[in-house]
Amino acid sequence: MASTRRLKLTAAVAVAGALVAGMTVALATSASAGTTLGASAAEKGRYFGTATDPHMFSNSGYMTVLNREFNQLTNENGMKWDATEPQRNQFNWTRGDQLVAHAQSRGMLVRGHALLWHQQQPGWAQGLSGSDLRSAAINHVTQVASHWRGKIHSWDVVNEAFADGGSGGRRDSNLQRTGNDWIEAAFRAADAADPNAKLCYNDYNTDGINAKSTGIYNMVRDFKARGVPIDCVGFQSHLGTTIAGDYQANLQRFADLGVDVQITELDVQQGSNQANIYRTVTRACMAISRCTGITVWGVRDCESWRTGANPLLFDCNNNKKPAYDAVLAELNAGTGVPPTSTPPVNPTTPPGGNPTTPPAGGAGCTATVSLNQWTGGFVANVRVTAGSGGTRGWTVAMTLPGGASVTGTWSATASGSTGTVRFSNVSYNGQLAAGQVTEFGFQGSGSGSGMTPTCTAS
Ligand code: 9MR
Repeated sequence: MASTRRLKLTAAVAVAGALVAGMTVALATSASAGTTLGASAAEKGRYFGTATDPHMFSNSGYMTVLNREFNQLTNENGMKWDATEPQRNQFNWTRGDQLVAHAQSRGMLVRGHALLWHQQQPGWAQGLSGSDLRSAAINHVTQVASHWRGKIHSWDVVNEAFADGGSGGRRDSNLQRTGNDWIEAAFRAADAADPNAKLCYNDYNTDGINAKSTGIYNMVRDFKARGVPIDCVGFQSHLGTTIAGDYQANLQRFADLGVDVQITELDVQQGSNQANIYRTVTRACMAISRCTGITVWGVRDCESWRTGANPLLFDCNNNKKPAYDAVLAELNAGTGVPPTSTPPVNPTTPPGGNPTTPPAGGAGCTATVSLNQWTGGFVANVRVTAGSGGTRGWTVAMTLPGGASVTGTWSATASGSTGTVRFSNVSYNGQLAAGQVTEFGFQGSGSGSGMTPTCTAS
């Protein structure tokens, strides 16, 4: 589940970006300067997207900007519960299908937004409670995620379930009243329905280390420890005229839990600080290898949900604002995501075709490990770098401290769980070109301190 999902989609970002930018996957981390947001982000192995709605697709000025600048789309309203299931068990896919078709026709990724949320529920669901609501909600997750299976890069499985203010706890809602486990039940249902989508928790007022973001952090840590299939956390980032000084540190602490982080609904109040805040957000994402993309919540100020705030990157005449220039400069200055193995991304249409000649192999590999530890457990992320001959396959041996054991592995197969554990490539990340990097990870109980990885290539 999670392991398969992670690698496939890392590659999906690179290739969708490559299609948009008209370059090969191998260029995804090159240092040239892109001239559009999407192309520039793709050069760094990331996406840059926007919220939109198919009713805008007939507006040619708007679409010129959307198609030129972005390589990821989120349906601003058309994939929500009220839009997709207006009557119980009667589904309407029209707006979502239109958005997916447009994205696919241009090689753009799609973020799915949002499977469960206390707002924008259809009237029939608002009238339910208890086990009836729970089963309707899980059925909704299953049906919607199944309908777009294989077409969604990341799903906001649950949106805005935590309370504002200092409690750090859950928001009261009809969904919350079905039992505290409703969020994990939703993630498990989404995982079963679309095992290749990244599954995200998404929220606002989490743009710094505060009680709300810490409550979410604790939930994610608990999910990772118990194997609940969560892959990513979305930070909406609807921002005013200031930004928290620990914005990047907050993203980093989530990434250190072993989930991707994404900026999902970025917009910033117009004012003298607007470009600077956009710059800060972009720089923070580029500094974190697990920050896989940024989405702005609309293209032009006049379509923004924040009427009068003019919080976006384009004015109503399709002109770039100073904030646009700030974002593009940061994307071009930023750090690329380490290249990963390049499995066929879309199983039916691998760009450039499948490789037919495996690399020579035999010249070794190296591995490094980074740890995120807490009392009683840890997550280890391991980077494997192929030597000068490339690899056909690789194995990383690590000796765990006494009392420690491996409880879960992604993007590799583990033999054993205590003592010296050998992690071998899975089918899609064994072949690496010279110098190419891939990552795998595992979760353990006990302490992971002092582990030294030894890499052997075949
Ligand atoms: O931008 C969306 C707006 O058009 C809708 O009327 C509104 C309904 O609640 O939802 C807006 O998008 C929200 C998103 O789905 C979740 N995070 C907050 C966004 C702004 O309210």
